[in-house]
Amino acid sequence: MAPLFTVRIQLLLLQAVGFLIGLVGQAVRAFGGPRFSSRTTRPVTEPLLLLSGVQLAKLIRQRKVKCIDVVQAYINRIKDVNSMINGIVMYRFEAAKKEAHAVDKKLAENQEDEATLEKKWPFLGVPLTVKEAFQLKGMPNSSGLVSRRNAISKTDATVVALLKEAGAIPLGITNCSELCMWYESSNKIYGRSNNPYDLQRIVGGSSGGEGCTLAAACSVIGVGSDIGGSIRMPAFFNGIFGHKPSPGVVPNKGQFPMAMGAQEQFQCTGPMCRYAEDLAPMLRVMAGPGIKKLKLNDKVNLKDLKFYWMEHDGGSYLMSKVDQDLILAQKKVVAHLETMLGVSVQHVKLKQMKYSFQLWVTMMSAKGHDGKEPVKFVDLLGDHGKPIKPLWELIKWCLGLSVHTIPSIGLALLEEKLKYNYEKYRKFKAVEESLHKELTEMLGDDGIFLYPSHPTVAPKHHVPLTRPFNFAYTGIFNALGLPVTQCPLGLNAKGLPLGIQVVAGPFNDHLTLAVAQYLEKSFGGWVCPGKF
Ligand SMILES: *[C@@H]1O[C@H](CO)[C@@H](O)[C@H](O)[C@H]1NC(C)=O
Ligand SMILES: CC(=O)N[C@H]1CO[C@H](CO)[C@@H](O)[C@@H]1O
Repeated sequence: MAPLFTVRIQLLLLQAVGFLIGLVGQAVRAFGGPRFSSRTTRPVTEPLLLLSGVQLAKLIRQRKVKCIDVVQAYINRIKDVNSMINGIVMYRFEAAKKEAHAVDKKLAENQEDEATLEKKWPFLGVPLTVKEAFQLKGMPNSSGLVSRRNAISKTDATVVALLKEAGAIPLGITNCSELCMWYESSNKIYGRSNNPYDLQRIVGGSSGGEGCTLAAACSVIGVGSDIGGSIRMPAFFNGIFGHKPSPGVVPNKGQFPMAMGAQEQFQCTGPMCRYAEDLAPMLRVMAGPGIKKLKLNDKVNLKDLKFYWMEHDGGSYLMSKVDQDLILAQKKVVAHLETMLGVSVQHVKLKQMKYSFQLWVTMMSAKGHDGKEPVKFVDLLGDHGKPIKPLWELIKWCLGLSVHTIPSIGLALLEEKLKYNYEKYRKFKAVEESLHKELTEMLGDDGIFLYPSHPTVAPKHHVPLTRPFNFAYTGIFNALGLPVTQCPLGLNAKGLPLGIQVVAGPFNDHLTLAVAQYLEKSFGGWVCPGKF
């Protein structure tokens, strides 16, 4: 147990260091940083902004609404509030308007019936935003790495190309954390994104710009990616829907950084949106041929499903306690399912969940089936030229001279220590296998597991440094390879989004998506910020 013990001490030390840096960050925020005259973004007044992607596409197809009016409404909204949230970091308004006019022209000339149009272009004319880490022609995909800021994509990532083919119109690209490895979206190219429900709070990461952009009604559908919660955490903190699909369904091609080694199985590209009814159609488009692995055409009868719930991970020393607000919200869901659907929701205690963080790290540092090692983080930061020297970067950072963010430097410093090398930590591989077996047997092809999306609601900026391991609430399901939909559950007394993870067995994404629609109907789904 000796090595494990030292790792434990090191992890606690890391938390202590993070705590100090977090305190300094708080102090800096108290005296400096941007100030806004309001706490939240302004509420939406334009009704076109309050329709789902699916509804917008329908109205456009029926020629009841002009595509240019929809795109213009979104551009106006972005111009109105994006400076507060800094969600979209590069616009393509002129190109988008041209594409919108082209859609209107096409529809004026096209005589095909509605059903044919829907089949050909399910998202015809629908505004879209894309996480910066993905290639979108004419835009950078630097992942916030300063050395890559000027490289412009000449092609589209596969999912972006598929959504464009389906008729969607990209408005711009959205912020993320440096190299997509942290749950506060901030970097040295684009600065920091702010939560529309409270601008002093985080948007989550790494698809955080996407989360706050959708929540602030600056976009209606978006593309994110998730290797440890990067879709679900921002969806949770910003009160929207985010789906991490079963692994190997949606192509990851065309994003930076690309996962290597075993990480390839954990990186999942997926849809983020404000309205649950957009999830399945987006997934159909984004998956391409991979959709055959899922059963999205199966009719789901919620009454026939088996439901399970667990209110926290069982007490890991690394993670925060789950907020009472979140436990209460989960209990309301349980009670609602029991009374309205007449199902019984079984409380479970999966003992090994408390090793979530250790399992995630073990799995992330494993070799791939092809024997390839994951790329080292110091190499990624050094952009494959020279690996960065983490200690030197830390000194530079203290002097305000580093081009990297403090979470990246911290991760680089700890990389070797955290590497739960396979031999030494075989134990965790066994734990993972046993937990995987327990959960997949429990869920089968008709089970749903309800689990917190995160231990706390959106914290203030910098606070994640003091709680670096909380992401394991989402990361565990990457390690286990299960599909998960994060569903919003209204706001707490401070006006901050609540939510829950809805998990199913492998390739049963259709179940979590059906539950997401049900929860939206029952609990109201997305709530417009600024109304509170
Ligand atoms: C954009 O992503 C592609 C595909 O992963 C990658 O080859 C390229 O280097 C990335 N561009 C930049 C500027 O990072
Ligand atoms: C707040 C902030 O730093 N915003 C920046 C986002 O990125 C754009 C494009 O690089 C900059 O112009 C903004 O200043």
